[in-house]
Amino acid sequence: MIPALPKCMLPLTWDSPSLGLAKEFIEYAVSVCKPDEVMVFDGRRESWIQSCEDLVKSGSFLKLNPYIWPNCYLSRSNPVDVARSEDRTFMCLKDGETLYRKPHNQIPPQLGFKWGCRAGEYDPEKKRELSTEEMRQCLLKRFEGCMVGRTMYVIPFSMGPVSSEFAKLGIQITDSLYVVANMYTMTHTGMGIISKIAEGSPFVPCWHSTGFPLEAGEKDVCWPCRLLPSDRYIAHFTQPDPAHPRLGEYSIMSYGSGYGGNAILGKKCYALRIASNMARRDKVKWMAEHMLILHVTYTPCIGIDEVTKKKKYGPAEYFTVTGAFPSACGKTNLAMLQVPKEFSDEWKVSCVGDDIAWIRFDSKGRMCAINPESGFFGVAPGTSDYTNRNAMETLRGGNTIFTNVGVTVEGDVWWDGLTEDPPKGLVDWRGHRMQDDAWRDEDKEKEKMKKKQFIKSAAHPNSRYTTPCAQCPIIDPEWNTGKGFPIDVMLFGGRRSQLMPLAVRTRDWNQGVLAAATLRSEGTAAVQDRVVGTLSFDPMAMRPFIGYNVGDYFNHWIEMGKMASDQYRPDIYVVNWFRKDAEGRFLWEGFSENFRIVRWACLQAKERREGKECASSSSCTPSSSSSCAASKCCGAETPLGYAPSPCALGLDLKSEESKHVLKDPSILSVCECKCEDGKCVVGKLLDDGWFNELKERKAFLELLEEDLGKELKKEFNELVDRFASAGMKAPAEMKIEDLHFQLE
Ligand code: SAT
Ligand code: MN
Repeated sequence: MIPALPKCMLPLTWDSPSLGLAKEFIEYAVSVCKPDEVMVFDGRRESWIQSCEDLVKSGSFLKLNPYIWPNCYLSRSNPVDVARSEDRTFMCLKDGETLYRKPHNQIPPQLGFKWGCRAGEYDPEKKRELSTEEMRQCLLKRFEGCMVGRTMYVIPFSMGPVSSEFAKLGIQITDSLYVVANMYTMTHTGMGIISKIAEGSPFVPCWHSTGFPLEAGEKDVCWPCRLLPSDRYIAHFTQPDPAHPRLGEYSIMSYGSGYGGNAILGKKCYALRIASNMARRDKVKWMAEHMLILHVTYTPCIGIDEVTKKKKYGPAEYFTVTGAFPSACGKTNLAMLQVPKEFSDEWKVSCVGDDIAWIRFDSKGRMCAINPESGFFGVAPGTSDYTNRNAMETLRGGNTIFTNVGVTVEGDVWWDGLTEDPPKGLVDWRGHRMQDDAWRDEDKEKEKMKKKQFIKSAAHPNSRYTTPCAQCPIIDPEWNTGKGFPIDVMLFGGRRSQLMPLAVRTRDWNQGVLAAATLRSEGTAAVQDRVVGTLSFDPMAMRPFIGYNVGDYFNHWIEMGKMASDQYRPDIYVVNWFRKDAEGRFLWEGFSENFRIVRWACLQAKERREGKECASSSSCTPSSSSSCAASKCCGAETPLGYAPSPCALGLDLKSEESKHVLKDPSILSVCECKCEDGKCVVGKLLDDGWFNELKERKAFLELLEEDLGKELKKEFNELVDRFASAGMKAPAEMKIEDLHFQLE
């Protein structure tokens, strides 16, 4: 039987026909989970505040000092539940479909897939992975009675503004009020969504439980979850539930974790995994990508007014840049980029989104992006007024939930990098009071080490803030209108301390797709149990989020490129902000200096729009840095694509400021690249590491077997040829013959 209706939130009754199919899902979920009561979250701000205050009362939230942090809360997770559990993430595809041809346990370990998502749980008795329907039964078994003694919250939500053509609806049921509070900020919630569903709009049923039912009289814990990682499941289904076929093809069932992308199901589960599957299945093809969206306005200075002696500006031009980077690689910082002073006269940027882009064609054949989310779920450590003032201002706007950061006895928050020295009276993310000045030492060297340790233990490295996009001081005025932003430039980047150059522009779409498909990155704390620093493939920064066969996903990219109009097809760049020297120091200043790459890319997009060809190695005048138009020096051609010359980035290698930004110009290219007589000249191949890199990329592409399309095979072989022409030693050892698959 359906329990009594919610106390405060739902103005509907269970018999109301206006619930449409929502009713079928809620009744189904109630019958399985057996909650004591059901509440519907109506998406009002008052209900959010009420939820947070209830969490304070139950001891799960700590209210921060309202004079510093109005309407802000601190939450501490169980230390075993601190990041996405990728190795417990399952894409349960339609019968007969697979993510990879090989089962998960046969994928070569050097590709770094230990952490990737898999199709089904491995059953040692059956000696195979469970099928989709077996997985559903396994999940239903877990959900059976999982909310006994608890409240089930029902959250109707939309990814994308409800009125936009991009919008996709969902209903999440959860037993975590923390998740309710986060979903309010991260998605568009509200009763209007129930009305749309009642009118017949499809929605995705999203099941979430922390897996911690309460027996009569049992005291709750602050952060319920399953303690054993193997007891967690983040499962995605792309075929109808045979027991409830009317609920549609898609559903999500997440059990056992309350953290981030494991539990806030609108985000990675829906807006990436499920949405990417929808995107290639829908009649009108589209894409769901792990990308930030940055809007750029360029108002070129065209001279000085004779009379007023003031600068005159030409008409404004607009660009949209997207950036795909793995989790915790600086997407939020780039999305809220601060333009360096020397360019801020002519250039402005605004933020559209920091994590996910949904991309559709407009009538002109342009790829247009929206941000389907409405909040930022950002990594706290490293965020400061120096590295990202816009993010700090967003947080200072209030209405923010911090998870697993440090807190002071005054109710202020703290994390690694926020200020130079840790404050006094600090309590770490587990709730332990830290001893003031415990890091001080007479021996300065010792003090440095101790301070580092101390600082790192205040907040968890994957501690997060959940904060509304609308509070970002540089949020684009149209970010939430549902209007798509036509993309000019797509950046792809990983965290690579070695080898990968700072930036290259690939020559065309297919070459760019290959480069993005073979992206590799060093692990970060965003993934549970992941060894930080180890290299793994992360195609399009989507490896944990691709919602169908990976070869088909690459082919979808190739097809989307064909559908774009020639004039507007975005340029694809590969970037790497993370090169280090032998001592582990970064060779590129990063943060706002990344704007130099954005500017270089926008100026090249401008030339393309104007129908001008960009010469492969054109004149370069190192003497004048900022007056040197990037368009005049789009850089040297390397096997990977065009690399920028220093002057294209507004850098003059003789100046001290430039040396601060770019500590070693060799990171600009895979080849030695010199300026001679005002020309960029490509010298010899710099690093034998490229030989191994290509070998690894080959192994990754071969993993896809027959699913790898002919375009990417061709692109890979051409890449090998270009490296060979650039002087790579022993190209025969690449077994390139094997790779020249039978091309028709
Ligand atoms: O936990 S989330 O997946 O939402 C954040 C991230 O890893 O990008
Ligand atoms: Mn992300």
